[in-house]
This record gives sequence, structure tokens and C-alpha cells, in this order.
Amino acid sequence: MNEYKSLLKKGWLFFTVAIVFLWAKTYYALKTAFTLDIENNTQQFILAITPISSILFFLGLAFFFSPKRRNKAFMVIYSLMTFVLFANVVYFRFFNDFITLPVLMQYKNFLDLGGSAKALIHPTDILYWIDVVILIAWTVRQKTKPSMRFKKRTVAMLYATVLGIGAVNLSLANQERPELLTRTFDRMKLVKLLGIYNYHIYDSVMTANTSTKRVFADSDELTEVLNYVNGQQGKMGVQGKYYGKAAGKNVVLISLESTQNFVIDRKLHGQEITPFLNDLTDDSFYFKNFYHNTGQGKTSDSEFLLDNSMYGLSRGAVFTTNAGNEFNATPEILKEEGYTPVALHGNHDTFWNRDVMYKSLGYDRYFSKEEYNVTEENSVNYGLKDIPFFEQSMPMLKGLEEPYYAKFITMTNHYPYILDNEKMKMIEPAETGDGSVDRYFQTMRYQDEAVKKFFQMMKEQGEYKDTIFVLYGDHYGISDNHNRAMSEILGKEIRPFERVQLQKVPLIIHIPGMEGKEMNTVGSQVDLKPTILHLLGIKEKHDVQFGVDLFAKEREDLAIFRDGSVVTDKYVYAAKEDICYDKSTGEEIEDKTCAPLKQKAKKELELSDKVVHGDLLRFLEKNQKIEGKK
Ligand code: GP9
Ligand code: MN
Repeated sequence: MNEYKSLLKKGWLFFTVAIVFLWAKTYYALKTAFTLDIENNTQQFILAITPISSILFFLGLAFFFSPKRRNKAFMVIYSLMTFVLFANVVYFRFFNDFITLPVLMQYKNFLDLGGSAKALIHPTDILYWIDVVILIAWTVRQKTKPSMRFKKRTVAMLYATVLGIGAVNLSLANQERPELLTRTFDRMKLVKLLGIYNYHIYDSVMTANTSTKRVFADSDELTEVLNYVNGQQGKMGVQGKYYGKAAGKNVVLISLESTQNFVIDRKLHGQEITPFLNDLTDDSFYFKNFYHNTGQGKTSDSEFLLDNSMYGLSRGAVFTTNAGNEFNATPEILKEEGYTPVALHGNHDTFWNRDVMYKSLGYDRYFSKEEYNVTEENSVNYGLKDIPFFEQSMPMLKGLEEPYYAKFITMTNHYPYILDNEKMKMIEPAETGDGSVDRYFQTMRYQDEAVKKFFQMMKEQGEYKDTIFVLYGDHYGISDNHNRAMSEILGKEIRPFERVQLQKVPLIIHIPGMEGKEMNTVGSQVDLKPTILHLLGIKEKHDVQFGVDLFAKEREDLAIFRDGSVVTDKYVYAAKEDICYDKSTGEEIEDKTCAPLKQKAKKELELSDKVVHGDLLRFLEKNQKIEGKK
């Protein structure tokens, strides 16, 4: 009994209980909140030991504080670790991904999240915080007694244990996944094999690393990039069949929020989900094998791809991490050709750092929430509903000097897919029992109606026939976390093969007066810039772009995803699982068939990242671009 008392006195019991609490909830989160896909016993073992070393390491830091402050320091560290865990749990529910430091820098966005964030927090989440309350109460009660007092030797032993467990963890992880630390795009594996806390240490090191890249970058690196983009497929000289066919016309871009291609021509309860878009595809170029290449930057990534023909980053959003870079974006190029480039969107101008980034991209004006009349009734979720958004945009469009390049970004079809008014619900929800999936069809149907109205108004305003319309889905709306409901909707099992192809988003290029055509070409958002510029008859100078005009005859059928997955006309390579499929049969085939594709994706993504991290286009400005213009 005395021994027990002395342990209690020295704070051993408190320390041990805290470790067990934190370990238990971390392990619980790793097992239940994240889909980590544990393949064998070693991985299971890693998962169990992986939180221990980091928990001991961080909580142990409290011993470097004076005994008086120790309890407080201990609880601050404990709460911070709980917060990190909890934030990841909530983030994962929607993004199916882990938080990175650059994502945290976008905190301004999170403040705006409102309804989306609330929908992601469950009542049972209180379990993640109960232990914090218990431990704080315990330290308060203990106030008069000495706090954790361990001998120096004990603390040293504690850290030796941290090192020991850490080393075992790392060597097992390396066995499971060679090159784990260099394959940065695979956050899922990092968390699975290193644990959530160690993952964040790794992520911080990576962030520091990339920030130094700009400082050390030089123009030789740009030469390497130019050699690649000029060389591959001889793309610089390739002119599509429709080159110059829309010269001098206005360009209207419509970013369709969370719109995946599977909704096109699909019926629910015997009703079309997107009746207007379905009709529009008949007299447009409809690309039905078109993919998004977005990463954590979501809509902003799709905008970046659209205007620059470069990839977003593997972590964070270029819009927030590199808004000060030099770019050679479509708005800037078109402005030189006499166009008025503008963006229109019913959310705050700071969201995704758009106010800053649009200037870097060369937009003349950004009509944001501040310019619209946004009321309680005409807004839902993030901001202005799509129909009033288009309605109120019409006079703004009218006031622009022609030709214009106008990017409309819709928003109502955004997670958690809410319509607050019965009149907006033009189709019954689906009945899978998964709320997000079920409501998705209703907001989608509403978005379709909004686009239909917009086309009508363009006709009424007399602007329709002088304009070309480019409509594209910005990124997925239904993440892998909803595979059960999605397989019910699609009537088939969702394997990596299907999951990759579900990343198709519609691309509809409508040129009034021109006949429609269904296009089988495999392409992605990175191809939009050259496609649009070629339609307008504008030839690239010395430009860094990774995409190819979708109408170019010799173009390779290719879509490279941000995570390294690849789709061609023949193969589907799922990077996450490292599986190669035959596209026509859906059967798994030998790895080596996909090896060159995998290599190419790696190379292309690396080069694109190099340009962004090193801000390499600033060198282009000085040498090649000027030379090219002469
Ligand atoms: C917000 C809208 C949605 O302005 O673009 O952003 P997302 O969450 O889809 O990236
Ligand atoms: Mn979006």
C-alpha cells in the first residue's frame, strides 16, 4: 500500500494513465477513423506500437519544465496532441486525406466552412476529449501534492525507450515499404507505417524543405523542364484540327462544383439528374474520358490547372503556398491579345487566397461575394446559390469590354449538399442511406437548372452566339469513404480500377453554330489551357505547359493524376495500391506493363513541382520568353 502511495506521489500513476489514454484513443482513431487498409500482421503490429514512441517523446518534454510548471506543460502538450488527432479525424471524413502544414495555412478557409464543418463533427466525438477533462481534473485535485517527479536517470531511460521503439518502428516500416520517406505523395502509407504524430514531424520537415527550394533554384532547372515539355510528343508545334475556329470569341468557363461524370446521362427514379447538360452534350464537344488532376487544393487546384497547364502540389494548394510566383497564365496571355479576363464567384474574395492569386494569374477583376447581393434567403452553405449567382452576374458580364474571358465558379453542389428550400429540390434524393450521396443528386439537379437558366439569359442578352462555353467538373464530389453507397448506385463493386475511373469529370466545349461530337480522347484538366488557346488561334511562345491540345491529332491518350495514377486508352494504373489494369477487361495485369506510365507520371509531376517550388518561370521571363516573342 505504501509503495502504491509513493508511486502516486511521484506522479507515476498519473503519467502512466495519461499514456494509456492517449495511446488508446490514437489507436482507436487509426483503426476506425481512417481507412488505412491494414494488409498483414506486421502492419497491425506497427499500428499498435507506432503511437507509443511519439507519445513518450512529446509528453516527456514536460520533464524539461520546472516541477512547478510541469503539470501545466504536460496538459498543454497532451491537449495539443489530442487536437492534432481530432483535427485529422474530422478532416479525413471529407477529404479522405490527412492534414498537411500548407493546408493548415489555409485556416482562413476553415473559418468560412460553416455548415460543411458542422456536418463533419459527430456527437460521439466527445470521446476524444473526455480524457483531457479527466486528466485536468486530476492535476487540479493534486495541486498541493508534488507533480511528476522522476529522477534524471528515469527520464533518460524514457528517451532511450523512445529511440528503441522508434528504431523498431522505422525498420519494420522500411521492410513493408522501401523508400517510404521519399515517396511523398503517399500520405496514407506514411500514417499507416509511422503513425499520425510522426507523420506530422515528417510533414513539417518537408515543408521547411520546400520553402528553401526557391532560394536555391536556378535557371538551369528551367532548361531541364523546357527540354521535357518541348520534347514530349513534339507538343509545342502540334495544332489541333479546330485551331483558330473560335478566334476572337468570348470565352465563358463554368467550373461545375464537385461534378463527376457518372451523373451525365444517368437516371434516378426514372428522372434525368442533369437534363440540361445531357442535351448540351449533343451539340457540343463532349469529352467523356476527361479527368481531374486535383489534390488538396480542390477547386483552386482545378483553377490552377486550367489557367497554367501545370499540376497543383502534392501537399497544400498552390493558390496559398505560391501565390507570389511568376506565372504565364491564360488570363495574362489573353490580355495581351485584347481580352478582358475576369472571374466570378459568390464566396468571399479571400477564400483560397483568390484575391491575391488572381492578380498573379493576370485577371483584371474578381467579382466576389462583396459584389453580389447576398442574403439569408439566396445563400446556402458557402455562399450565393447558383441561380441568383448567374442572374446577378449578367449585368456584370454586360459591362465588360469584349472579347472577355470569364470564369464562373458554381458552388451549390458542394459537400454536404444542402438545399434549404423545397422549391430547389427538383428530384427525390437517392435511397442508399448515405446522406451525402443521397443529397448529392438533388444539389446536382439544382446546379443543372442554374446552368440552363444561364444559357437562356446569355441568349436573351444577345451574347450567346459570340461566345464559346467551356464547362468542366472541378473535382470529385463523392470520396472513397462512400464506396458502399456508390457501388449501390452504380450497380458494381468499386475496386481501385473503378475508383480511378470515377475521377472522370465532364468536359463540355460548346461552340454555337458548330456541330457536336462525342470525344473518346483521354485527357485531363492540365490539357485545358492549350485546348482553349488553340481554339482561339493563339500559339504558345516558349511556354511551360504540361498539357496537350485535346483536339491535336497525334496526342497521346493520357491522364496523370496528382497521386501518380495514370489512365490511358489501354491501361489504368492505380498508384495508391500500385496495381496495373487492362482497361478493356478490367483485369489486373503485370506490373511491368504500367512501369513506363508510372515513370512518366513521376517525372512529369516532379518537373511541375520543380517549377512551382523554385518559382522557375521568373527565369523564363528574363530569357526564353522575351527571346521567343521577338
Ligand atoms: C469555395 C468553393 C469551394 O469558394 O470554390 O471550394 P472547394 O471546397 O470545392 O475547394
Ligand atoms: Mn470545388
